[in-house]
Amino acid sequence: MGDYRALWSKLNMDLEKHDKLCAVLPEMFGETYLTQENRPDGMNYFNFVVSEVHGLRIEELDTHRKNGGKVLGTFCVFVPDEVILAAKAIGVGLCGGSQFWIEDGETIMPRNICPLIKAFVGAKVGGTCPYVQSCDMLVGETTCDGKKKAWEILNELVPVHVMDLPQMKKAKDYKMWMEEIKLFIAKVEELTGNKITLQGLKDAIELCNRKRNALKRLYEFRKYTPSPISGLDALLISQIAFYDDPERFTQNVESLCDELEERVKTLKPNGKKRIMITGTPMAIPNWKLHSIIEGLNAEVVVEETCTGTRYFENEVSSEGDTIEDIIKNLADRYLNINCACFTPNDGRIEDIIRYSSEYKIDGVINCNLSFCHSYGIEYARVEKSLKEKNIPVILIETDYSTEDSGQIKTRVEAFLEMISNK
Ligand code: BJ8
Repeated sequence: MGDYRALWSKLNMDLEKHDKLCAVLPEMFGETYLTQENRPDGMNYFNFVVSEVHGLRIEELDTHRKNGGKVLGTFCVFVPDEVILAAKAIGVGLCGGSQFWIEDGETIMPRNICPLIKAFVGAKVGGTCPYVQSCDMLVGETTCDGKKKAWEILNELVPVHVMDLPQMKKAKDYKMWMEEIKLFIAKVEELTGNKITLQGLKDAIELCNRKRNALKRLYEFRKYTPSPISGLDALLISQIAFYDDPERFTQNVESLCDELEERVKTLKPNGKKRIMITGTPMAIPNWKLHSIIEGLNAEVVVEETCTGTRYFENEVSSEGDTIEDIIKNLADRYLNINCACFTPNDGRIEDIIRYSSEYKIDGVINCNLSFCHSYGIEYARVEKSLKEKNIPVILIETDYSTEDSGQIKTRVEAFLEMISNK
């Protein structure tokens, strides 16, 4: 990475503390990623993006802002990217996946809160994330109690707009979500000074759908036995989707897929067990569970998470002659996401069962971030439904520290052995 200290300093970052983060990331990435064998050449682009994670992209955000553009930070896949793009703004996902930010988060949040929340609060409080520092506004949502209260804390440091997400999927909830999208449009127009037009929304839908389809194409290749790409690499691509330039990202995923198209012609069985991960999101650089699983005789072939299928499933329709039509299309697509913050959430169970057969799954690992009640409680239904189908499943509850890695490894090993003897 080049020298970006002047830029970071302009963003009011704590340079000394940030240096510590910059010192650990490359080593962690090298050990987890660069030691993998026979990676597709197309991963070089994504390696490069990681090597410049706090550099080049931040410079791009800075240039955009110097030219009068705005940057919005988001924390959930329910926030419609199309609205942000239609206002010629840039959206960046800010969910934190590093233990590094937990200490600062705990200075202001209770310890018994999901690490994802403590991490993004800690990143802002400590001034150690250049993405958070580049944002003109944050967009929160009312998905879980921890997040809802975190917005109040963050709002004291940076403007936060909160989208009120319904908790059910009745007809009235679709209407309510349409109203929320309208309020969001008004807020984004006010912030950017740009009017959101019908054509602007249609163009943004086209771009976001292309990005979704590129990821969908990538996941299709993971249905092959063996998968032509590791679960670790696929996870990295999903994580980068949240902050890279959407056009450039899509092109690079498509060229990687062209390469995978050739790879699948010469695949040889490797005898590895095929694992689905389901549960809470894995924000960058949370590679812990994938790394443990793929360090054993198994491959992760699908993630039913928001850093997996929930991010790209279902397109937004661009049919319609009015902005109202498009807002309805956005509400329809987004409310189709199956997050545990909804009750009931049958769609998620159906997705997990469907993916189990589509991806020829040998076993499911339900990963739950500590203190996430919604997903933690929903596990009972996930387990029951999978057991009824005779699909092995275990629950791993974990945070971002490495303290429990040995214990998780032992449990995954035993799980894989159980699958083999089945
Ligand atoms: S759509 S999964 S991105 S809310 S922060 S709920 S882990 S306690 S992130 Fe999420 Fe949107 Fe749902 Fe997806 Fe639990 Fe933690 Fe809350 Fe979390």
